[in-house]
Amino acid sequence: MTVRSVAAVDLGATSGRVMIGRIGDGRLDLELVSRFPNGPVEREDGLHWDFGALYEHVVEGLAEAVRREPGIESIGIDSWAVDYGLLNDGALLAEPFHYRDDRTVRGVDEVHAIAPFAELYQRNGLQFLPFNTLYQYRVDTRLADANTALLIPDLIAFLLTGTAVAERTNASTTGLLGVESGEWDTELADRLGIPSGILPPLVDPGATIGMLRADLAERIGKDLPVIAVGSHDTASAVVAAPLSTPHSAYISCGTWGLVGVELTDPVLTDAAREANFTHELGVDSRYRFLHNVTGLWLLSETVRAWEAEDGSSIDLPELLAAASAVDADVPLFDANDASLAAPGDMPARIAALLGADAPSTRPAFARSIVESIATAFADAVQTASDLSGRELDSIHLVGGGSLNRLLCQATADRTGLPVLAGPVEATALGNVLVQARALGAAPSTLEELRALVAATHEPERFDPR
Ligand code: LFR
Repeated sequence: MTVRSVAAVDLGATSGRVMIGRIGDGRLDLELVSRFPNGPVEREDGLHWDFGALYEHVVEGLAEAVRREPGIESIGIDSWAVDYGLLNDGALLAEPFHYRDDRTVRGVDEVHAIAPFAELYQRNGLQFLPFNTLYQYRVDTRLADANTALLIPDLIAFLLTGTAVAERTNASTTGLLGVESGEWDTELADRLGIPSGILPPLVDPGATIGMLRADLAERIGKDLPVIAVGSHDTASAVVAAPLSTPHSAYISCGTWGLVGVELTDPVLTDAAREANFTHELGVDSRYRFLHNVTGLWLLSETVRAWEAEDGSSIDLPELLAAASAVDADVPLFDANDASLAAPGDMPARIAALLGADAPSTRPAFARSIVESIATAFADAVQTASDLSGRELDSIHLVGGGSLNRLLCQATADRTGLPVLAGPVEATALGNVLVQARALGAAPSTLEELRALVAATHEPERFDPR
């Protein structure tokens, strides 16, 4: 067997990256080609993504990847979920909105007046998040001018190939996909006044979306197929979470902490709805039965505010080391409090929740944040176990949060379960694995793919104290 290579584009809410993934001969590894910042940008009509800049970074990164590794055989793209671009005859109508824009509040009210949340849950299985795509569509006046709506990874794939599709794992975050059928719920779309004609044909991870358009093949330096991966970043992360038994929970931790278990059948109970547990579709028709906990967003927004105050940058590892050294008990707040969702002065909003207890030093404040996130993780792990009837004996914590040792240890302590931390780049690895499998360069079952991850990326273990 020889080593084969693919390019993975992985776009997160705070940064994006292009990587080369190499697989074969017992090897599975990543080479970072480029990393670029991402985040909300304030425009006249609200919060957007700077999609034009992102797309340029993607194309440049792919060209550099091919320069470094001419043997690359395909491209896969994943990103955060729910956000979209509208197209009319192939032209993007406007810059995509950011899911933290607050225009969706009205959409929630209007949608629930037509289809109450309990009905939606039976149909789409999704937890309530105010930014789920259907609420965004409902208040998007530009919808009338569009003939196609594409989620971010599908939009990039379209610009690269000219083929418009909806990859299923990400489509499941729109609220318009039937939780059991895995097909568009056009009846629901019609009732909500969302033209079902804008919903593109669905494809599964592993399908070839198309070949690069000629001009892009020239710019990138090679004619390559774009292969659908678990294009929802969390779906890709769960592929590469090295779960070895059904008794393992996962936490995919970056901006968000996605906490749950993988199921083969949905749990559409009242209790699951009331606990706000979601059924997002995973690769190979699994369900990602999970809850969104606000993750490192709380820390990164806090650090951003302190940096603005200081006019200089803060060394995060240093801050976390100081936070670890705090030995007094710190006060806790609800990491999921709705007041923490928007960008802006995070320390003030957290301090408002903590009241008179708010720590006065930065290390203690950071410790409060980390412990509060870990507490919310522990609640969600317990709820996942109760609702699914699964006894849990370990937690795989993957993504950027796996580098935060304080968070890993606090999660172990507060759940009473061992935390197996890593891989940090689970999302990109999941992206690479699904492409490689489609190319015949990786084993065929999820279990075998995870075994390969476990063998090549040994997790670090944190036992509860
Ligand atoms: C994580 C993530 C979550 C989704 C949130 C918003 O990056 O994709 O799964 O709920 O971002 O899209």
